Amino acid sequence: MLVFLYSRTLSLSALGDCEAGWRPYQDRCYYFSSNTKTWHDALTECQSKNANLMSISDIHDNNYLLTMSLWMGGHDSVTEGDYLWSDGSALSHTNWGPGEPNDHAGRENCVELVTTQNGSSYWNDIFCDAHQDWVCMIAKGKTPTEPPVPPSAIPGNTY
Ligand SMILES: [Ca+2]
Ligand SMILES: [Ca+2]
Repeated sequence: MLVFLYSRTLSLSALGDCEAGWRPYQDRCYYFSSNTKTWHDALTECQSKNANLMSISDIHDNNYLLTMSLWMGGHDSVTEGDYLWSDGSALSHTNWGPGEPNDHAGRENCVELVTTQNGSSYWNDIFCDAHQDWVCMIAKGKTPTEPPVPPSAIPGNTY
């Protein structure tokens, strides 16, 4: 179950800056899933929308989401322990939970955002085939494409 809360500081005048179904926050628009997918299937669906999985570049970005867990774009599928966003950019800010990322069983290469009952949140690396809610992100002014291409596995993909 995913609940979206606007930041108290979000100006309502920004609502017109995103396409229908996308929610504005700062200079980006966000699309919240209504189902759960693996990390790779979520990424495929976001990319089919001309978008990407959510990344978080600023600690304040963490404060407007309320959910139990959802996929972000972070992964260390290329080099173990070297995390990148799904758009290829490096992480400039992290919010790992205590002891994370722990690469449990040598199999955790995708990043979830976990929000606790008291509203605090942290990042955790987790098995990429877990089914989670997910969030796409696109820059304001960039038009998302619809309808999405049905997600399918890409042979040889290492995610
Ligand atoms: Ca890992
Ligand atoms: Ca972990």
